This record gives sequence, C-alpha cells and structure tokens, in this order.
Amino acid sequence: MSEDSIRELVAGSLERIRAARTLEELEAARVEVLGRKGALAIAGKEMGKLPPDARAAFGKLLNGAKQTLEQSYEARKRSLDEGALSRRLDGEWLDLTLPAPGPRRGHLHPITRIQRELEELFRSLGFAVLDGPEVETEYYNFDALNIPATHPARDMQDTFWLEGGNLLRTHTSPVQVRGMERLGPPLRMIAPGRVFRNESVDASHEHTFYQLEGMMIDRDVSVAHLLYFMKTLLAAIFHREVTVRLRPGYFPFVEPGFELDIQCLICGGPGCPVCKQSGWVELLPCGLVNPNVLRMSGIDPGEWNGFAFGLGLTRLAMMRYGIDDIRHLQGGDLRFLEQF
Ligand code: 2NL
Repeated sequence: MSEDSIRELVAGSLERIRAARTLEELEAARVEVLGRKGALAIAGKEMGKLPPDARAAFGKLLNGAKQTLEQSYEARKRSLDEGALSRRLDGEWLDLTLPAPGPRRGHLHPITRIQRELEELFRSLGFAVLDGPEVETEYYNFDALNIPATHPARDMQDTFWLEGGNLLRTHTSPVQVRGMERLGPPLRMIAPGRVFRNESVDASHEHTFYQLEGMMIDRDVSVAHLLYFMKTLLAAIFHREVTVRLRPGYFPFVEPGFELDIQCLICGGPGCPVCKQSGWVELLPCGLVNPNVLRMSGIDPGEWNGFAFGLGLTRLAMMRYGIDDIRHLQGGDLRFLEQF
C-alpha cells in the first residue's frame, strides 16, 4: 500500500466525518474509518506485507493518519453534541414572564342561584327561611295537609315509601307544617328545598327536583294579599311587571285554591308555541290555607287565616335559562353547567 493511497484514504475519511450531519451518521462514519474492521485497521494489516525497512515509515504515516482522523472525529462530535444540546434547550424554553392561565373557578348551580335570589327577596319582605328533613312521616307530608288517605298522591306510584312507613317528602309543605307548630301566628315563612316523586324520568319529569313553598298567616288575610305578594315575586323573577290571572284549582290544603297563570312572556298575549296559542302560561298553584290545616297545627282558624303557594324552582330555572330537558340539571356534566 502506497503513501498516496493512505493520503487518499485520509482525505476521503475526513470528508466522510465532516459530512456527518447527525450523531448517528457520525457514529456510522467512525465505525467505517476508525473501527476495528474499519479502513485504518485494514491498512494496518497491509503493513505486515511490506519489506521490514519500509514498515517504520509506513507505521508512522498510519499513526499520523489515525491522529488526524481521531481529531477530526472528536471535533465533529463536539460540534454535533453542542447542536443537539442547544436544540434540546430551545425545545425546553419556558417564558416565565408569560401570564399563567387563571385557576378554574366554580360557580353556583343555576337552581341554587334562583333559590338564593328568592330567599333574599322574601327575607326583605319579612319572611323566615325554613329548612326541614327530606325523610318525613306520613303525618307531616299528608295528614297534616288535609290530604285524605284515599288521595292519589299517597299511591305507591307517586311517593317513595321507606321501610317503617316513612317517606321521601313529595313537597316542602311538611317544613311549613313544622313552622306553623313552632312559630305560631302571625307568621311569614318560605320553605325552599329538594323534593321527590316516584315518576318515570323524561325531558320534563324528574324524580328529584326543587320547590319553594311560602305562607303568610295573619288576621284578615285575603286573596288581594296573595296577589300582591305573587306579583312582587314574579316581578323579581322576570325583572318586569307581569300580568297574572287566577283560575280555580283544587288542592286539599287550600280553600279556595287557584292556579296562577302569567301572560306569556314570549308573545305577550296573542299566542305562540310556548303558550300553546293560549297567551297564558301556568306558573304556580296557590290559595288560602284550608282551616283544617291551620287547626291541625294548633292555629285557631276563627282568629287567623293565611295564603300559601308552591313554586317549582326547577321549572323556573328551565324557563329563565331556556333549558329544554330537565335531565341536564342534575346530570353532572360540567360542559352543561359551565354555560351558566
Ligand atoms: C306544589 C304545591 C302548593 C301549598 C303548595 C301549602 C302548605 C301548607 C298549607 C297550605 Cl302547610 N298550602 N302549600 C299551597 C298551594 C300550592 O303547591 O306542588 N307546587 C308546585
């Protein structure tokens, strides 16, 4: 093997090393040039074939070539290592001066919001806000409200009965019965809360929903008082004056009993799909408290009387926010709740 061929080998190998553009390519070049079976090693084997007096010079040449190539390899390696490091650092760059994303903030459920708003309103009108048990006795849920044993509401189909004869309250009226017993007349109170009905669930029926019942007992309470408080309530709910009408309605705990309708807020009277072309929307049942109910709670109906009403908070939330399926409200899907 000639000196020229060694120079050629060195020149070609240098080119190969410099051309390596990644650490992987450089390692492949190193194996080919400096590896145990690489070009230099093969050239080293040739040395044995040379006449003894030529071997020393050839050996020196090879060593020089090896040094040159090793230096070139090291230099290229350093440069590629640095490149890899700076690329990694570039990728990991964080701008600590950027504003951080804010914390995810929760908020009140739409029904809770309406409930709290109405609690505030009634407090300002002198009403106490009462709470009571969700598991009730048959007496407080039905008997004390003048609901006869034969009434369909007592049916297995409408009430969740518990072992031992207790039940899940079907309205918040039992809270008001306890309120009448405890406070005595005159009184003003509301009872907001969760109630339960044994119903099949669909877009407009839930087994669990929210109600707000209210009652005022005093001397000479009339339907005029009832209408005044209901109109005040509705103005607060809908943020405007609403036209109302009373239709007769039958509920065992009130006499007379009414269905209160409001003039349709969508069309204002002429008729539309929301009011089913009638111009009116049924909103809440109400009436003057049945004397039997007063008497059972220890209030003398000869001296005292009162009005009472029941408002469906769940339905109200649906009307206010335009929710078309009651199941969304308790469905627990945050994508739904985050809209409010
Ligand atoms: C309903 C119920 C109404 C009442 C509830 C009531 C309570 C007592 C005495 C008299 Cl202790 N009345 N509550 C009165 C009228 C209507 O409605 O299910 N509303 C959605």
